[in-house]
Amino acid sequence: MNSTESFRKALNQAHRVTVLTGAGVSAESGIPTFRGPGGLWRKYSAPDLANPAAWARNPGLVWEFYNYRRRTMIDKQPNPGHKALAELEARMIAAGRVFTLLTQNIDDLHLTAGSKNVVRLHGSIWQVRCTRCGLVTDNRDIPITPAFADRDGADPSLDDPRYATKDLPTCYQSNCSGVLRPNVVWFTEPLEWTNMEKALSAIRCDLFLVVGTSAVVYPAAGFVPGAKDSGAKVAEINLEPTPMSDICDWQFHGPAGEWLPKILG
Ligand code: BJW
Ligand code: ZN
Repeated sequence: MNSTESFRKALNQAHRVTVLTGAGVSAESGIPTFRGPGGLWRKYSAPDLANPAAWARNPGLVWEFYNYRRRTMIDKQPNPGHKALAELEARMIAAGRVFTLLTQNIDDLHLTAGSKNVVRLHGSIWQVRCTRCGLVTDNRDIPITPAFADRDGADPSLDDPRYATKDLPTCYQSNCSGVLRPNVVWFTEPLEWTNMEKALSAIRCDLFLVVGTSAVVYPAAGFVPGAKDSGAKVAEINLEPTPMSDICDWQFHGPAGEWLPKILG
């Protein structure tokens, strides 16, 4: 039996299936991965700006970065990989089985594809959160604030601008003027506890599929050995090996948009 066949057999027998996705699953939709080529904005790499220290230094610069990424993501559509996962979930639910999709992605493309039981571990780029009262609101405005209207093509050699608080997006509650931030999880920040609880429950499954993640960012990366330790069979789809490859029962090397329809369909 080849590895695709043995994987499909395990999938058909599994009562609980959990999938962990990363930026690679959206790469074929045209969204650059976090650490791969195209992840650079002006002179900054994504990790330079996806952290609270960058926000404390210059919130306007961080917002410009997310404004740019929102502009690049707004017209992107789910690819055959997202769709295959949504179709698997629908089939499993109809058969009374349990399916959970843990995603590190902030692009919401799994939801657009029709996936239902999605845990957005690192939040959503399409939500904003008030830094004063905590109110979370859906928001697809581009630019996020009028002050950024002409800044997308800013010359990288220019000094970083400093925005006054009045130029940053502010809270929608009438009695609160707190600055809004992207509702995403930055380095050193804890994941939402309810999401951690759902994830820790979901890794107790029969089959755990890891797709398009470099598997270096915790706690998400730790879910892979966590699933294995709880007795799950583990499969990985990635263009290249990751630090988790050695503990996987199956490795499918290549694009997620090709492998997922092939092994799940
Ligand atoms: C394809 C493909 C195709 C390409 N098909 N594949 C334990 C040990 C060490 C450190 C820590 C630890 N616990 C916590 C930490 C600190 C830190 C961390 O993990 N650091 C590591 C980098 C070392 N973690 C945190 O800070 C977390 N908070 C936390 O734990 O709080 C408590 C605490 C703090 C400090 C110490 C201890 C405890 C929070 C993590 C939040 C991550 N946030 C980001 C930004 C979100 C917003 C934004 O996007 O701007 O989330 S970082 C970034 O990485 C983003 C991603 O979701 C995440 C994962 O990246 P992903 O998805 O794997 O993307 P890439 O680009 O890395 O990889 C793409 C992969 O796809 C590659 O493998 C390609 O080959 C592949 N691929 N095309 C298939 N077509
Ligand atoms: Zn507020």
